[in-house]
Amino acid sequence: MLAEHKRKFDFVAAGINNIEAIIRKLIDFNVAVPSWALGTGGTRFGRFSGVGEPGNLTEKMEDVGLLHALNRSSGAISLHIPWDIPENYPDIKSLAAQLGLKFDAMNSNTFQDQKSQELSYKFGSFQHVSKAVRKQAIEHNVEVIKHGMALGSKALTVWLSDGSCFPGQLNFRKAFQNTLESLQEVYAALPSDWKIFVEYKSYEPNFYSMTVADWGQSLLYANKLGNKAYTLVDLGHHLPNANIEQIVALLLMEGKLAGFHFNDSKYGDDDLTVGSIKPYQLFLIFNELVEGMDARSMDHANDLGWMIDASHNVKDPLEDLLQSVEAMMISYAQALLVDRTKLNEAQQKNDAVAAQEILQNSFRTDVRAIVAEARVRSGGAISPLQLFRQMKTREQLIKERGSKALATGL
Ligand code: LRH
Ligand code: MN
Repeated sequence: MLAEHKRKFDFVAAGINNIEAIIRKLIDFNVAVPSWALGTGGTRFGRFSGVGEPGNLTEKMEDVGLLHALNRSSGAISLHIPWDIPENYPDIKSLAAQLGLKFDAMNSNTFQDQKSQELSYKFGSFQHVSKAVRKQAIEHNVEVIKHGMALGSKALTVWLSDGSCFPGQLNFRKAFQNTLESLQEVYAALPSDWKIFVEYKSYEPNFYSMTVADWGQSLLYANKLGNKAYTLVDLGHHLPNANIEQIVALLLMEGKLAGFHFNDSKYGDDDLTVGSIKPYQLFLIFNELVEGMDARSMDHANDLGWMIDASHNVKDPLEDLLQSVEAMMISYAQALLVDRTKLNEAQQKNDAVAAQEILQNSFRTDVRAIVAEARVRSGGAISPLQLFRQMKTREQLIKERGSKALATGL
């Protein structure tokens, strides 16, 4: 296997003059795994639970640690509160250090009513007509920041399922004002070195409007909040055929791009494996990211939030996440191959043919051996998925956890 890998790597590397720089960037690149996507999710119609799922935060971190051991590119976990409230901080932090994991952005949850909750979010949270409900939602977000500070996280992601189901149900202007005022109170509670990510979403089934519906509305909030506020792009949160790579280019140009929840979708917020439906779009997004980050001399690995947001129904969650990270590494490597000088020349000459040839030459370059080489050099497996199966990992997890263990989350 190693010889076969070397043969493939030497073949593709032969034609690339900045191969070592590309490998360096791939080695430094890490993706945060969502704590809510380590079990099988389900849809509103049904949940077909998996087996050997992590039943608590410790087991979730062990699963992410396993992914990171295999691909050396999953060195962070993003927690969702209250699904993942740590019972013992020192234990969780030492386990994270042992597994080589950082705590990425924390996620609040005012889209469900918790048993212990006094007031309902049925008609929204930050937008709610009742000041008491807004206050309850603000306090929850401040509590999430405290959990994050204790763990060493540096960001809070706010996704609001706030909106309306029927015309006339909501005063859009007042809903925006209430949401902004609520976000301003959360913003005021942010430590100086923290960021707040405002995640937008165009719709959910049953909705007529959402109160943070698109990048424009999210940017409006982020600009009114201040320089610690940014717009988070979840790939599945757009209306059909939205040009996401253009949105990314403009948010990056404005210095207001928080980062991403990577996944893929055919229709709605399907939360499918990254690159499983629209790999060319994923490449075009990474192409804009490399161009835009270099234009601002940003550090690729650390200046944006690289997170996955997925849910699993028919795939093993860990295999699905391994495929998602691989798809991101492949698109990033292909984007790093783009000859930007030649592309700029073609654009200056309005030569659309040459521009497409330059982009698709990179997109059609099989970079899997380069991604594997970066992994091998950082102590990972040549083929993480193959090794995961060869080691009968899921079977082992079932032995340890039993087949009935169910993960909290989606
Ligand atoms: C909303 C969302 C958000 C999370 C949730 C689990 O669709 O993308 O990022 O809070 O999924
Ligand atoms: Mn998301």
